[in-house]
Amino acid sequence: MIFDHQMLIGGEWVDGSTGERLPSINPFDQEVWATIPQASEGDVERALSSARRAFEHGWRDTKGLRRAELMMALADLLDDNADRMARLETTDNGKVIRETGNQMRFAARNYRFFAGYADKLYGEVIPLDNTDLFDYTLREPLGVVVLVIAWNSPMQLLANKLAPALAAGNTVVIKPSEHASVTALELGRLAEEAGFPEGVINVVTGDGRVGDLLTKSPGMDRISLTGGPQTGRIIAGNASHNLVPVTLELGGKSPNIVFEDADLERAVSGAVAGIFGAAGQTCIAGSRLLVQRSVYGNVVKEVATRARKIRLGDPLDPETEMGPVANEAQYERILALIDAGKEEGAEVVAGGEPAHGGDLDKGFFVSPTVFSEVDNRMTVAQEEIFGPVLSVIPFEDEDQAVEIANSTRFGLASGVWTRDLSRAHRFARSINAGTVWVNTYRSAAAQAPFGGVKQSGYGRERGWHALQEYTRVKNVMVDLSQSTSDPFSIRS
Ligand code: TXE
Repeated sequence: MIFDHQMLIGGEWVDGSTGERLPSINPFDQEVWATIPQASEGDVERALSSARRAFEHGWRDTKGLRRAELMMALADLLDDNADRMARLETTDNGKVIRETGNQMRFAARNYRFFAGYADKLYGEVIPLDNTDLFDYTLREPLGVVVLVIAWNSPMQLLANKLAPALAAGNTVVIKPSEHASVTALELGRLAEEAGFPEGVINVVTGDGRVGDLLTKSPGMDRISLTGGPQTGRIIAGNASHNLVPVTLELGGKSPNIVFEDADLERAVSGAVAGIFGAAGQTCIAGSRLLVQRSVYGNVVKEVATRARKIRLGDPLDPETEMGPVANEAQYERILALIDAGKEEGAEVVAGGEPAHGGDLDKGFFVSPTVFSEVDNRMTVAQEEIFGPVLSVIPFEDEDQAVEIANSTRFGLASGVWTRDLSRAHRFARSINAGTVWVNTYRSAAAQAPFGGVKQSGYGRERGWHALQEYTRVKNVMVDLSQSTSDPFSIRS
């Protein structure tokens, strides 16, 4: 059975005016399981003007407490529907059910965290030199925000953006990835059920052309994207036309660094989880494993052994540890980059090919792959593969580890495994990345800010910092004196 989905525009569920539909392919069996509308320019404009109307005529002036109640209701519904939503997302993008279930609950936690801020967004009183002048700031919403998201973790990526945007009093138009739109549409239904007024949350679907129309339109006030670096460049260009701010959460080539003094058992588990969790399709994947020479051989051997034992299969089966990669383009690209690694002389110690046998023959499965003796200049150490491919690079000492870690055009995440406290903090300062994990990897919290440097993007999601992206500061200056001022001089 194929499900034909509609878009949510101004409180109505619509097919869109093109009549064109895109197939949603289940990466486990390559079957079309759903279709989504390809929005037209008219649909995009209608979504933006609905969001504008909802902002101007209600949402902007809705009490913070009310916004918080609605967000809490949405979080409850997301929790109640977590298993169903997880099944939908797993069917759409192939991510294993044991992870998508947790992601739904984590998304709910994020709505709750930001709901807590909705009635606490106050400004400050600023003491001036001239005590006749009373100065204060207001923290205000921006207006209509466009949220463009990727396919790898739609509900989690969306919560990072939607929760602070709503808490701050903005209205939104969401554009999920054409490869995995179903849960974003379902979230629209949950938001209706929670009681959000029509037009506050709009969801339009389609490919990059729809994202392009949305991000070029003069009808919006901010853009937030999670996607690839090339899309980031295009969207930053679009934002420049209308001079609107943009948050970019892009790719990474994150170093996970193991020192000889680390708890090696934990470090190996962290390395395996850091790259093979979500089949490597996360922006924070620890895709470069830097290992100190003295323990290099043992760590490579252990990581390769663990990689070979990973249980591949139906992502809907709770026993499955790694599912297929999300779509055909991903599959082809990952295999091409594995070939590049072999051609450039990296040594395959696990995987290195498509995974076959039984159910695996139907889907886009890649064997968990470990390359050893990788030079940091090789393609597999520099390109974001976005797949289950680990490059293990040796280093001699701390200085060399830092130099290799920072020799990348990306800067999203990093990890260090050591028992030396001073080294851990030195490393945290030296590394050029938005996140540093010490003796852990892929840990996340609603309170902790997240984002990149260099070509991993800019802006921060989660934590208090995210609210600053969705609000602006207005300054108010009041003359308390009774005197008439000199019109030709500035009062200060
Ligand atoms: O992402 P895209 P893709 C990386 C990863 C992956 C590569 C490509 O390396 O292999 O990017 O993935 C919309 N104007 N990441 O092609 O295209 C698109 O419709 C406006 C890292 O799937 O960037 C989708 O909704 N919008 C990343 C969203 O952008 C456009 C997660 C992201 O799609 C557009 C995903 C345009 N011109 C991929 N073109 C991460 N940071 O986690 C596309 N889009």
